[in-house]
Amino acid sequence: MSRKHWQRYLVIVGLVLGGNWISRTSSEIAEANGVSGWIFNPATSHYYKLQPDCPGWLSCEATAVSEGGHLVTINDANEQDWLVTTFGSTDYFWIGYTDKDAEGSWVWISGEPTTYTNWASGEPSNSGGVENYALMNWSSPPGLWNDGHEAAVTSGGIIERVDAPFKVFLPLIVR
Ligand SMILES: [Ca+2]
Ligand SMILES: [Ca+2]
Repeated sequence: MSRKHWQRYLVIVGLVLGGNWISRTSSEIAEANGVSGWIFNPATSHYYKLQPDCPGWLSCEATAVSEGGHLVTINDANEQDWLVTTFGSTDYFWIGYTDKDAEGSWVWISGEPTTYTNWASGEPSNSGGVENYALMNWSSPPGLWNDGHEAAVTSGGIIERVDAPFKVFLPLIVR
């Protein structure tokens, strides 16, 4: 093949590979990159993952940071509904809302401003003066929040990442 033919060949291969890459879902790409468990939410363009078996909110958040994110920040009702649809409405899950640093001043651990809350009736109650960490799915309708103590029994925490949990390699453009 001449140089020109090779160039055409490489362009076609690049287009085929690139098209194949783009057509795959983000979850599939994550699986292919060995970082399974992440689920892409098209509405926020963020990635979410359930971290099971964390003994308390602080350890769950530490794990979230080691995974490149934080416990989830719920910015609006749409994101709340998506979490319920994706992770279920029956188990308690830690979310990234806390007033551990100043009683009654609830903040997202990600640093994002509060734009939405979804407390169950009578919550946050700060029962016993020790409830500084929010969990979801406390009561119906699904998703409602309760403040629990640090080691409250949950089914884990939901981690949110702003950027992809894998590197994206763009296909080579051959000139
Ligand atoms: Ca969010
Ligand atoms: Ca409470």
